[in-house]
Amino acid sequence: MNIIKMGVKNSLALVILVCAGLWLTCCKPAGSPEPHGPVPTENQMRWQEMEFYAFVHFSLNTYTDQSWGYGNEDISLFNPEELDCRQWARICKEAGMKGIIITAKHHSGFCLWPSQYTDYSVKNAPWKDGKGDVVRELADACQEYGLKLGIYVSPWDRNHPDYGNPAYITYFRNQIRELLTNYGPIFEIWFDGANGGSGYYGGANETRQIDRRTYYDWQPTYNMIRELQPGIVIWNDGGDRADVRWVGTEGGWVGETNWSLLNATGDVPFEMLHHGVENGDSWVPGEVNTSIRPEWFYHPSEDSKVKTLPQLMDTYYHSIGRNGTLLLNFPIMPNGRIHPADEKAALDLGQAVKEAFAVNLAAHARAEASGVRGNARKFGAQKAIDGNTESFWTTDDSTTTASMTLDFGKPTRFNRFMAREYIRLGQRVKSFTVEAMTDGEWQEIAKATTIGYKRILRFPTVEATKLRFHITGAKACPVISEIGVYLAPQILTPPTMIRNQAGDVLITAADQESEIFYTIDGSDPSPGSMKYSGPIIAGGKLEMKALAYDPTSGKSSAVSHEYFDLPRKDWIIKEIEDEKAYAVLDGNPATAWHQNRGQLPVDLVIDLGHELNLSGFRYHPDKGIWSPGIITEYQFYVSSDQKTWKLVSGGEFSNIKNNPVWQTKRFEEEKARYIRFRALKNAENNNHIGYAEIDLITN
Ligand code: FUL
Repeated sequence: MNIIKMGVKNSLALVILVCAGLWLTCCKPAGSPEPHGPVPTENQMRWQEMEFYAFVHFSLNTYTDQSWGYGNEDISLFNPEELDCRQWARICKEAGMKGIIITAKHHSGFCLWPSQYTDYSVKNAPWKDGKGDVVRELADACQEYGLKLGIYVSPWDRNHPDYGNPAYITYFRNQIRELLTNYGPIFEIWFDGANGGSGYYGGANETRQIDRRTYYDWQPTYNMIRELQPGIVIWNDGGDRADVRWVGTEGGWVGETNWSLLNATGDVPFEMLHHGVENGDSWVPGEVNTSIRPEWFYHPSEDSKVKTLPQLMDTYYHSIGRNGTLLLNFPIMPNGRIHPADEKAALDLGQAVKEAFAVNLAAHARAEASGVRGNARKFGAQKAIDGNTESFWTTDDSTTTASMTLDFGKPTRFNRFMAREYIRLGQRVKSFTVEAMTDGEWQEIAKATTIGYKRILRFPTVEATKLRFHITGAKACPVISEIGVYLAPQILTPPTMIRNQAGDVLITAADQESEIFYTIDGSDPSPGSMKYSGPIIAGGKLEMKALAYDPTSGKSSAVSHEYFDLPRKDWIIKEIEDEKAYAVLDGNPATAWHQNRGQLPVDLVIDLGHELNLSGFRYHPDKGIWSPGIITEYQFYVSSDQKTWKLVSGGEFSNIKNNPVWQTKRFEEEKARYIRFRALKNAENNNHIGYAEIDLITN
């Protein structure tokens, strides 16, 4: 059976190679420029055109709240009773993604498919009585939803007894062969270079170092992969150069200057991962991998940390908008499903992208170029607005600067510019500007460096009759397959409101161009309410509501609603020298202060400046990812003289780790000038204590 499959695949490989060769000679119009420098393979082209696809992280770690399993986790934990790969596929499809890469084996060595080469797999789990196969279910779901399947298989295996020895490489290749033989076409294989040394390793419980450059002996593995899956691209950040490169961060961005080139040999420092290498000798484009939450695997404590739409839109513009692809991760929950908050975030992102690029205003403009190669009907400016990515505007070989003007025929509003190079002939453009004709004058509205497969620029909305795209530098004559001009609607999420220590209220909308309307009497705001134009200076308590409004579309965001107690301008933090401690009074839950006094309990003592009638307090923990020092058990004291203290509240903040939001505690009314907030215990069981905000409830 396998031999037949391999035969079929070999012939397929041959057909693809021949087609690719034929294409360069027969499909590109006669008289086209010659390719400049390295160019993508057909596989890299197909992969790049996918643009947006998903990662799913799912393993035994999902059940142990770990980021990396050690390799000895109990298989009986794996029992995703509601596993639904069709739900994953539906969400990805609806969000506009083109494929899903699954962690078939993460560093713990646990296999989501019943590998015949290890016992550490689903075949020994209670799930489906050991008859289950997550990779199979996902392959079927992807097929049903028209998505491509990709495989993450970790080279580092903390379970396998042979890890670190040559015998492991045979095991690893056997597993790759299983995965690339039994689940249909695989578009990408992902070899994570992470290796922390220590592991279970079949009971050895030791640290094993490997030489990352030689241990895995990648070339024979690459050959096998290409033979089994002729259409695949290989991702590898830990070994020999592959088809796709890591961009050097998991933060969700690639450099603004982003060449799809690297050198085939030599070290690749982070700068090169971020930006590529302008004169690199190989085509190795960047893939931006990031998670929809802080971590890769599911942790209930992150349910309230799912990225917001404005954050995800930034990620979109900083990846796909910068000549990269976007690999966005969903951590799967222990029940086997994607969390509803992650689903909503992904669908909102998909919808916002669709709306932003729904109408290409360039399509009906008149296009003229400063220079055109030979026959204008073949290579003229209109080829860059014909909606066909296989045709292009290009110039004489001797030209490396050129411009193209779009005449909209009437004043037209826009705030996005998109350009694509015809990368089959190489990546060429080094710098360009975008200008708008307003009141009869050209005005520069954006400036950038590389383009590559796709570059998108954001700028404040302008109204102009004409737009000029000016290529100010290129490695060889520019070859532009498409440009686009769009009026993206504003992202309308409820504005954030904070009251600083002085008592001023600051309101911020996600889109700087949104208008903000607010009320201070508890009524619902509308575009007829007070318009926000800067910090609101107010004394006393306040109930505020606000919305963001886009006057062009007439649409508003949902309403944000805040109660602010008395201003805290007279408050002084006692017994602490660190000025940064005032972050706990700045009104902004995104800024935090931490103290580590060596031993718990630790206190935060505040002088309120004068006596107040207190009936409660509020604590906002740090929402940061690393060691947030969330207080879980506390005591709250008050005093009139900072000598005699009265305990007025104490106990736990229930579920605060999983839901790190404002915690409110009320107590019998007390007159006091000083407060002492005592931390008895934190969520991590150490002595590190963090605070984002402290506030009081007064009568
Ligand atoms: C990293 C791994 O160590 C993480 O656990 C995750 O799988 C991420 C995609 O790659 O290097």
